[in-house]
Amino acid sequence: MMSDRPEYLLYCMAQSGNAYRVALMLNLIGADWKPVFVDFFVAGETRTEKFRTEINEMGEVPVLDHAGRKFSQSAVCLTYLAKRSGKFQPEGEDEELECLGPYRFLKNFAPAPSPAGEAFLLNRLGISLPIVDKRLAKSPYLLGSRPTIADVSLAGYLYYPAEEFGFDIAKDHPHIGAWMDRIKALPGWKHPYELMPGYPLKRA
Ligand SMILES: N[C@@H](CCC(=O)N[C@@H](CS)C(=O)NCC(=O)O)C(=O)O
Repeated sequence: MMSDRPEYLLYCMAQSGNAYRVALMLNLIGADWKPVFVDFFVAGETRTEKFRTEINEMGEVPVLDHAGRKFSQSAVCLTYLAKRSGKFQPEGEDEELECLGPYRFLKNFAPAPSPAGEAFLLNRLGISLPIVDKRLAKSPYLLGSRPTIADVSLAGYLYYPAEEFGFDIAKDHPHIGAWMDRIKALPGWKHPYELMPGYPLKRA
């Protein structure tokens, strides 16, 4: 019997920027995919034994399921999808290594549970955002004239509302703002709250 399962399943929730990277990439490459909602906020699903046994032993989203094969790191998912589709691939070794920068930068964006942690992250942001802004003043996309997975990775958090950051990145950093408009204009772009299930947030 034929299955009506799409080629890819993405375990995610709308609030996760790491999941958005992968959801956005799937949409940008025109993949046959569907989100699978993970109830992180009310049911604490990522911490359950079932999730750890069946979906991801690390207890995190995103998880990309390709015909039963599961990938659990957003950067790995982006690389996998770029290789499979031949789209958004970085060119050459140097450029590929450059993907690590934005990836690390984004990892430091994660909300910290302590004021000291938050101050640290804010300080990092104060350093990183002008560097990215300066770079985007020189070329339309992070690695040059065309978008790659480095851009998809950077896009992970930037489209969430300014209120969620407490400042407006696009306004404060005009080259990042212009880059955001360019990414937004790519066919398949969608806002994270439209692309993934779980918004508005329901609390327990
Ligand atoms: N290394 C992971 C990080 C993923 C991550 O931080 N996921 C968070 C949501 S954005 C999560 O699922 N946390 C679950 C938990 O803390 O129980 C990636 O980039 O894929």
